[in-house]
Amino acid sequence: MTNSKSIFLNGNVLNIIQAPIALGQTLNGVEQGPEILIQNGLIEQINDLGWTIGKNSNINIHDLKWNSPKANLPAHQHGLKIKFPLELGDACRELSEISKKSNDDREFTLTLGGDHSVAIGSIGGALLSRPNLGVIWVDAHGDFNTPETSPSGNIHGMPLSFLTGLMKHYSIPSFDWLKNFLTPNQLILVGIRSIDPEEKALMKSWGVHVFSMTEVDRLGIGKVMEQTFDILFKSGKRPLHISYDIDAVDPHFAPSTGTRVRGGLNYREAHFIAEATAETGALVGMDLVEINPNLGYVDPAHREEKNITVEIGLELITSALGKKIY
Ligand SMILES: [Mn+2]
Repeated sequence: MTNSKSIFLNGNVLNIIQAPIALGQTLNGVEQGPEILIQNGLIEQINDLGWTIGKNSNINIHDLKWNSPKANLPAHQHGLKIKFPLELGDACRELSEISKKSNDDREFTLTLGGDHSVAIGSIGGALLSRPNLGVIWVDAHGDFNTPETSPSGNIHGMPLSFLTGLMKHYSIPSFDWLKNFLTPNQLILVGIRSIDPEEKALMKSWGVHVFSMTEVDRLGIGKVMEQTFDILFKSGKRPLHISYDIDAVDPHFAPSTGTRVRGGLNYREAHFIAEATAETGALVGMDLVEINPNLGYVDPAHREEKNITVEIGLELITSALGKKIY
């Protein structure tokens, strides 16, 4: 039995937060992520690794409909290009309270998306408990957009602007529960290959560390992760959270997701990121987001597309929780 109990946890208790939230983007199906991971054996696999499930929470999304009459009101009043800030602010606040409690209790926090907007809640809540949290953001995209730089207004392309405080000056009241923000020495992006032009300028001016696919090619994933931990642990070990967007993985290996970009992490690179992070003994939380079982080929002969995406999602979680080849 393998177990990578973190030095920042009190025991082997792991809390699951199911966050079937899809309003951060526009494609139906991503809300099925938590359910499909659990149906395919997530809890049994977590137990097999020596973890005990504590709370298994579900974020109430009954009011989170695309056609909600409440949608966008404050944003439109300010003329901002951002979709569903009220609904997502409320859902992420609820999520953040559960995440904060789990971190206060020094238990592992596993958040299942849903789209990547859920990380505002999971990490925003973790930061309330652990202000020095280090975050490894694994993604095809920069996720640093603001209402000014975003081509779409979809919040799933903006979570890092919320978490770094760049969104503060827009004064969106539904997100006023965010109190602690990431600084450039607390955040590493890995696997990036698609950044909007103005978003790129914003990322450079903020000073985020980015290991794009070019660095993965040049250095190899081993060196990328070594440098990641050198930066994050420069002043000593700190608790880590990994926010894993399944679209970081090449579409060949994880096709069922909403914003596919070719040239991504291969199967072993994707796993190595999770394994190496587990090996630090500092990991306290993880998000696994953007699995959309409705996407991929609809031809019944290609039904395995959905299956392989769910399978790699499960494998990335268990790798992060200490599963090793040898
Ligand atoms: Mn993302």
